[in-house]
Amino acid sequence: MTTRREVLIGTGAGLTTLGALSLGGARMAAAQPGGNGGMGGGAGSRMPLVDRIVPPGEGLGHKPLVVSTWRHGLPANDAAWKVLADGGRALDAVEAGVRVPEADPEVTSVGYGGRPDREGHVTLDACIMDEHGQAGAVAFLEGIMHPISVARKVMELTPHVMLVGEGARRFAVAQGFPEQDLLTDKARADWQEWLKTSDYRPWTPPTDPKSTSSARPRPSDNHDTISMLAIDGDGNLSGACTTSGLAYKMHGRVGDSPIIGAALFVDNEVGAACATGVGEEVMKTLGSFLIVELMRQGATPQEACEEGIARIRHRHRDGDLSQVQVGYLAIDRHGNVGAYDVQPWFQYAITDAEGDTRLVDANSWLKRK
Ligand code: SD4
Repeated sequence: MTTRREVLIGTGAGLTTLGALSLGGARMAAAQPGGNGGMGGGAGSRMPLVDRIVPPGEGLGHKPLVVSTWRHGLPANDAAWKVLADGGRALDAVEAGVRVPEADPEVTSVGYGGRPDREGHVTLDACIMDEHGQAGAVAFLEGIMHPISVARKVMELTPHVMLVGEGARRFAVAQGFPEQDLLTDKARADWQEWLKTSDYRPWTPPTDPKSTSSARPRPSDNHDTISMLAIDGDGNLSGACTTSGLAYKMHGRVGDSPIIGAALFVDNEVGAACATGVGEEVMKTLGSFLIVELMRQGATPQEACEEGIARIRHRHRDGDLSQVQVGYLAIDRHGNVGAYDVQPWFQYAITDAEGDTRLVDANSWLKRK
């Protein structure tokens, strides 16, 4: 049987091109003289990728699936799964799922209880995308516990994709979202402690690197976005991403999390990808869009995630990656999953077709010492 990968790649020449692609932009350019290489077909013939798209839903096993980033994905997946198990839509599932950490004051990187910026403001970024390629986002939103639901309203009720700051807040209030102070006493105390040194580090390694997978603490206290991807019983895909962003960021800073194509991209005909980590790295390589496009061209979710990380490494010329924390998570439309990180601490939660939820250690470029 001819696989989709073979159909997409077509010839040995095409496979060579995929190999070149996986080694980054420079090799890709070399493999595409005149900038017209494309995938497959050899020199000079560009594959019309869009013509090869499989119609939505065709050939799917219709098995629901939820994946999400980090340990706080476990209860989030459970909430999402309830929607899917009732025959619900993936969009409703991802919204319900990520609302769990948004409301949890113990999760210090998402929603209520999230760490503030360096001026003491909790500013939230979120985006959501459905099976039709519709998208909504909010950025730099203050005082609203559930930015993901505001993002969905932006998608469904406005002619826009993104609202930011005061405009986003006013829109949320007009839609009936309650306003509240999201800075908890604990987050305020931690911020005041941080102010004593004002030492800004986008990422800090785990406090106890030797602890075991099941017992170890969260990998980082200053960020851990939740990004979630789901397939519902109709074979449709959706995704959501929500965060309070990097702890002690500059006031006004917005990361990748509300940027469609950076922290999240969903293409119902191909798959979906999402990100967690230092947003500046993800934005400069438009990671989630890249990963979905690589899957369109025949890469597996795992290969595509590894290429997404390779692009980031390439930007750093594989130099000092100690402050570079980015993890990608991807699914294809058949429910295959991939994940990869620069650092060795990334975990994701998966709920499979049987409804079993577990935490998985992702592979990484750097290894644990
Ligand atoms: C940001 N990407 O604001 C977010 C933070 C994050 O895991 O994902 N942390 O850059």
